[in-house]
Amino acid sequence: STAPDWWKSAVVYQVYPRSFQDSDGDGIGDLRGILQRLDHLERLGVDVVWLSPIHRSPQADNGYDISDYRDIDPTFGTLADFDALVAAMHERGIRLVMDLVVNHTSDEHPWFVESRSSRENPKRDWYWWRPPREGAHGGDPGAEPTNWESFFSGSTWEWDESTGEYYLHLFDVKQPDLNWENPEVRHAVYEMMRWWLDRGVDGFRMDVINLISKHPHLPDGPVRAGRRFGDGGAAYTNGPRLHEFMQEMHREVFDGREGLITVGETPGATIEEAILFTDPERREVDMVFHFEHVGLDHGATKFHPRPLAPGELAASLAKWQEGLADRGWNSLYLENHDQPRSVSRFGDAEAHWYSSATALATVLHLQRGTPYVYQGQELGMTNAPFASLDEYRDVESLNAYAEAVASGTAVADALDGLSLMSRDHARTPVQWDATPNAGFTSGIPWLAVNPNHATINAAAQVGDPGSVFEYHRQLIALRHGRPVVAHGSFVRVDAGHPAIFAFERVLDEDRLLVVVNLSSVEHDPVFPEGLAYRWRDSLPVLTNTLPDAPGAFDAPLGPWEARVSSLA
Ligand code: ISL
Repeated sequence: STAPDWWKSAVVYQVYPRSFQDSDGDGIGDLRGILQRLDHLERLGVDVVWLSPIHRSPQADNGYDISDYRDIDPTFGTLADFDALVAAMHERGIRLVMDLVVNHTSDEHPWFVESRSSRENPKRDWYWWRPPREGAHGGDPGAEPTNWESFFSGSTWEWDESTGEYYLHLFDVKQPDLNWENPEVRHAVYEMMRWWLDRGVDGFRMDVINLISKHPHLPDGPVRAGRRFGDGGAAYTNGPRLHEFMQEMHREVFDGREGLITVGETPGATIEEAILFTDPERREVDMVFHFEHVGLDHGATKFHPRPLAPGELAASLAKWQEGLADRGWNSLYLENHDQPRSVSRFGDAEAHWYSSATALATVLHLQRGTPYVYQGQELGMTNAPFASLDEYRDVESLNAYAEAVASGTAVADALDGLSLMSRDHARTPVQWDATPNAGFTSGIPWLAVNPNHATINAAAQVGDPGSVFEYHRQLIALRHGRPVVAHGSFVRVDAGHPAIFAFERVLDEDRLLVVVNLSSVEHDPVFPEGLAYRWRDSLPVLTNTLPDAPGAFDAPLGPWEARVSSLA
């Protein structure tokens, strides 16, 4: 479709190239591997593929630390491989979205190499350099310019002995933050973006884009009891010039180009912020990823999660549906490369694996917004059963573990945190088949394959009508075939119990009723009078009740049962 808002009826599939498909036996996925698996994506029916970063990178954060924005990392292939992949995808009608990581670069990027070379270097001001705190000695604990804690533990400041200043890194020490106050930085980024668009890419997913504008005074943040560092979030999240920068980017990069899709990653964004980003009249981005629902289970830290109460997830999702009903547009996601697997986190992977994976899929695909399926989610992949530290690879996990243990947490408790929340759960190789390395590689996978690939894998699911894959495929086809899914309004319906997420999608005369039991307990929905009557007579569109167990339409909902019907 060429309508300007074509992405409203599109489904995006996220590929994490490192873990998708290896073609050369080095144990790491690559571009030629993706090329080999396009049949899978076409069969699923997705419209867009978003690739996590494939640019040249030292891989300190698996590519979110870029040292050359205009080249492909040799681990993943070459620019020629990239061009071949874009062409092959376009031939199949699939668009390609690149990751845009411009809050920071790698410390090995030539811009930073120059910037750190001397205080007088013309690129000094391309990053955030600051002297030690007044009266303190650079490098001493507490001498950092602010008290901020890095997303990956420790201070956000690294002391540079040779030039006698600190540089800012909100993430890893190898990810120095670019200074967006400097117009040269911004224009270098815009030029790079135009270069990719000219090469044929169809849009960008913008990494932590709401962190690019910092309060220039860099104020300290509040410190929670017993913690060494403070939370600097207020100083760098949704900062004072953020929307000015986004509108400038739109003018400089997107104006006059058609058929693109842009999505900002915005941790900490509120509904009000999301509207500022996505109201089409403001000309910023098409949609953003907010984090409310993936933060619900965080406790004192993300590694101290708590179980959700029945209805909590649905309440959060519904709030965003209503919040962006009139202006703006939602991205819909339950998984990505930073989050645990949704069937393990929000579902019941032990007792109700199929039902909970498909119930969650129903909720994902049938809300108003653009759904994002993360690789393996369409197969119901689960968290990894890692039991020891040496099985993990992610810098966030390793740092969080080291810090927890250093501050007195028992080893077993620190490991428990990782076993629930590590980003590595999303990063185990895609389970293509039941062979020893799941069809991912002929070598040694960089992160262990989940042993449950013996039963959970694409070869077993594609073409099997009772599979998680085929269920996702049906949901995607429904969005494509029935305008109410993309364009209808969202109306929450009270079903009498918080564990049941029920909503109507309405477009002109077409009404879909979606009723999903998000719990492992049977529930009998109790609808308002008029609706109860119509529900009994509604026409089934889709259910995740296994084919050999059809129930009467108004029977109680089994654990994780989903019923989608037409209210004629
Ligand atoms: O997963 C997180 C740590 O708990 C998030 O805070 C995550 O770091 C945040 O969502 C930003 O993520 C993005 O930028 C990071 C990168 O590590 C993530 O993979 C990326 O999605 C830095 O580039």
